[in-house]
Amino acid sequence: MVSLNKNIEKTTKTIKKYPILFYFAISSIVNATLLRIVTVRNYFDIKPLLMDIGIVLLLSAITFMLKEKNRKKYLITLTIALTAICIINSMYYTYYKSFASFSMLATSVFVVDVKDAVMENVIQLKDIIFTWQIIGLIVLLYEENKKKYKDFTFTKKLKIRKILIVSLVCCLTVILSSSLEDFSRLTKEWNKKGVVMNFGIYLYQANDLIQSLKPQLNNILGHDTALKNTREYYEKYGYKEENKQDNEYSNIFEGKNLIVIHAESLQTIAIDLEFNSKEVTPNLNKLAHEGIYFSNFYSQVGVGTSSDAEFTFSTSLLPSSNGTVFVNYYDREYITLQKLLKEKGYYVASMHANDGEFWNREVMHKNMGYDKLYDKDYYNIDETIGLGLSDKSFFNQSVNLIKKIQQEEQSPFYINLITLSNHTPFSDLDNMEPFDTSMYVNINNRSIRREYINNTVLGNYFRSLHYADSAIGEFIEKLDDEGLLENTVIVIYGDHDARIEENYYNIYYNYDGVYDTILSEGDKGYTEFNEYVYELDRKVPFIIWTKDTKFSKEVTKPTGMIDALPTLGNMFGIYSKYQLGQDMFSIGEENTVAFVDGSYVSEKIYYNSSKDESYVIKKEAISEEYVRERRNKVDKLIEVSNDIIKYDLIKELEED
Ligand code: GP9
Ligand code: MN
Repeated sequence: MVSLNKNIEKTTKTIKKYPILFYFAISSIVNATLLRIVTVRNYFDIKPLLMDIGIVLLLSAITFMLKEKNRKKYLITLTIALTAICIINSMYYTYYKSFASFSMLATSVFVVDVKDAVMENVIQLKDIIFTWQIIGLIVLLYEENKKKYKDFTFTKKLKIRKILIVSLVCCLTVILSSSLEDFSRLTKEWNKKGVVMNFGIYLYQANDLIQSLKPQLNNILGHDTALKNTREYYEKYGYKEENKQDNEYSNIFEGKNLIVIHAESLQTIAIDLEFNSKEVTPNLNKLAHEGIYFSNFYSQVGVGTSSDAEFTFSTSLLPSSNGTVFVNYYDREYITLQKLLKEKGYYVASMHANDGEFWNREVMHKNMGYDKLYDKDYYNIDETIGLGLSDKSFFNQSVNLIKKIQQEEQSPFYINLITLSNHTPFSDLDNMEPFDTSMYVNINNRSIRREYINNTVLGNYFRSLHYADSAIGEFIEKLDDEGLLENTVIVIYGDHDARIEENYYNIYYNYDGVYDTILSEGDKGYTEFNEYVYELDRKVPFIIWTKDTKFSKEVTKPTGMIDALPTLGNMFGIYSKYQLGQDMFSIGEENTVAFVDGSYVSEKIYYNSSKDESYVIKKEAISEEYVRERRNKVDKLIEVSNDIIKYDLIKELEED
């Protein structure tokens, strides 16, 4: 008891002696824990906490090595830097469900550009909470100024040794309890969530800094191995024309025009969905039922969202796991749908009524092989919704541009149209007709109206989608009026999910209108809803439609954006030697759709790579072998795709 009291006394004395140092250490650990709670919901894990403590103590020990006059400045700078790391990552996570990277500083510019989204969706109370660390520091400095805590002279050697030992013990405990896979994640940085969940935010960020600053020499060394591995991969698994087996869709569209609609934030969940007997997307439903509809199709985007969808659609490569291809790797060589159709004599253009600079499109579209990008400057901004020109006006004006192209070029054309109105946060609804997402229930023979999801983000999303759908409907009609549907194939894909938070979906699935309550697990009528149902719901539609042929075909196998080029290629009579996806009509055995973080979906499971956990879709037993086999395949695919992008390998492979 006496010794405990003595210890407490000693500690209190030390704290009083170095208040700013103690404050820095404790507040930084608290903030790092808070960050894990608000992002990856990692409440009780001891490993990342120990690593945070280890790193913060190491940084604290450095204070003792500095000259006396610099110690305070060092601790103030560090406190501000660590608070900033927490705030930035908390904001970044809301939008990208991943953590910020130094290599992506250029990409963050686009987060700032999507002003509405940032203001309404990204900066939240949870991000501001971290500033308590700075406020506390200011108070402490003020008190110190009033000469309450003057002593900033440390007894050097002894303190450093003690602190370093504790720091080392913490770090070693984490290191020794981590698997090889955990370390591989740390160096590869595909799965940023997994790294933070294992090693905490500070080690993640320090490691990220090192990875981003890796010397050029390392790049050169990495290049040779990457080239060798990629060459071997293509020899073994690559697309070979001589092995190609034709199917009923081969070459059916040869020479036809192609119009692709890149539909912003369109999710499959809306297809065939009705509220009070009114369809959310009547036009898309019609196109899906008449055409070929891939109803289990996933967008495989990384942090480059819209631009990643464009990239994967056009190249059949996965987006980069580090940075964004359009922004960071725009100068590499890629074989694209655009270039392949151009070789066949097509005129190839993209249309998007936003700034051409957004996502670096004006540069990257040229590199992808587009003859021209019709950006904002080619449109009369006569009606705006959300980020810019309304979809209805955009499509309306685009028909005139397409008509002009047809007359001037006298060749088949491939036009890519990127929509804008249905962009998060779905709050600029004035120019959109109302769409009622309420619910009517019968109680004692009286029909009672419940708000349900009406006026929530999800309700607004469906209203916004209803508008986007109506714009597409009008577009198809106008194309028809102008004779532009003759000999033309329409392809529509959702570029990525709408990034709507899970709790809204839970209301959507589990609202009980009679009792005006949300059902919980175990309640009668409860629909299973968890993070995996949410992940699976992020799927987007992929539709191929022509006016003259009614296919009325639905493909339910899991497929992804990486399969778009091989599938359309088979239909238009083209292919890329470097395509990593498959023709969706020739998938024999079951398919595995890879995501950039190493997660994947197959017919049977959704595999979460951060947690190394599988969610069984078909309720049947799954062997470890099944999971591992696919995980290795997915890892290899990600590695090859990343290496091609990073080291510009297509240029060299072409010389082989
Ligand atoms: C901007 C649009 C939106 O021009 O394509 O990009 P996103 O925020 O969806 O990546
Ligand atoms: Mn988008």
